[in-house]
Amino acid sequence: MTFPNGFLWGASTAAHQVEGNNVSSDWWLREHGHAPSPSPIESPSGDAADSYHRYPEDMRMLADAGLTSYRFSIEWARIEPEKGCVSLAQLDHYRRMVDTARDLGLTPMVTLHHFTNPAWFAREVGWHSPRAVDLFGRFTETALPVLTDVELVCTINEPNMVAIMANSEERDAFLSGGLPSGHPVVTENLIGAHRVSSSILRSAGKQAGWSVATQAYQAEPGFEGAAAEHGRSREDVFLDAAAGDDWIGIQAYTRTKIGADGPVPIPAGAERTLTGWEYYPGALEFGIRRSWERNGVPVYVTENGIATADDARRIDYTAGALEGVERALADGIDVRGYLHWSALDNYEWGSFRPTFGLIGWDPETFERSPKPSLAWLGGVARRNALR
Ligand code: IFM
Repeated sequence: MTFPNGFLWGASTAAHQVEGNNVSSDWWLREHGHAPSPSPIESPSGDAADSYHRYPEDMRMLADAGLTSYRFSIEWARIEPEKGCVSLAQLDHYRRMVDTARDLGLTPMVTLHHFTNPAWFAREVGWHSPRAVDLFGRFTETALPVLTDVELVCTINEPNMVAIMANSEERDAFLSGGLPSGHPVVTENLIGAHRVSSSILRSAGKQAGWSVATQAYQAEPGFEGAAAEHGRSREDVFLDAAAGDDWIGIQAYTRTKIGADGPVPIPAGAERTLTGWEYYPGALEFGIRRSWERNGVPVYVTENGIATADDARRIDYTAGALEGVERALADGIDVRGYLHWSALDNYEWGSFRPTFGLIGWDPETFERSPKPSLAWLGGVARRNALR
């Protein structure tokens, strides 16, 4: 089958994971021991992939391969490094990124918040405070000059993971493998911030949505109720909050089976990726269907991929995931694009070891090396068909 006309084919990144030297963010502080971290930090982000300076080359590689879209985030901590102090030069920087994408024929999808906060925000406010809602609204207004002629704006990336990470009472559960539930107050504030931000964006003529990390919570026979309960605060509340949005971003990597004691350990013989997750391309179809059933909102796949050193396996995984997208489309689900995670190998929140990229780079020279998977996905994009 061919994908619908105008289907977007792209790749995604997040500022902190590729830019380097995001020194005014809470994550930078955490990496350097100035703030508590929910999990051990193996290495700091440092220069990351230096995409702050090399973004034209990165985008050109995507466009030359045949992709038609690039999703990237703008960094609140650079734009507003101290409360109320807005950097016009940083706004200009991100504006140039949008222009570069457009000049290369890539439809930009811009994320306003991808995990990192300005250090002042984390210190003085944080997502536990209802003041976060207005401050995020104000940041959305500040960012509008970057977004002229950007249609697709993602307010908050994986708000469910933000709420989960905030649930420090259950931090031990997180460290031992299971994801804690979403913190209820943080969840409420994130939903509030998304609503305020979306309404500002819509008034400015944008299509607003947010992207949710789906975990394919699958019930072992007889544990359907437990699986539904498990998914509620970790996923469903965020999918439900998207009802009425212009679109939703679905992000999927693996699955979690739920049995008598909650998450079931991955079986000993199952293939695992470099993040330790089960290799499970079916996660994407599962996430798309779950979202569609709950909110009926058009879907963009805003992240999907695999941490592996074996690029052939990346192609297998992605082909498997796209077969699921084909089935979803055949059933009438309105899927409008597939943006792979990630354009580049990047900083995986504490370590550079899990390599998700279509493009690798030399840690000393930053020289880029496109992987065969980039040409492969570009071929899919040019055909607008998997095969
Ligand atoms: O790298 C992350 C990204 O920042 C958010 N979604 C999941 C990716 C892989 O863990």
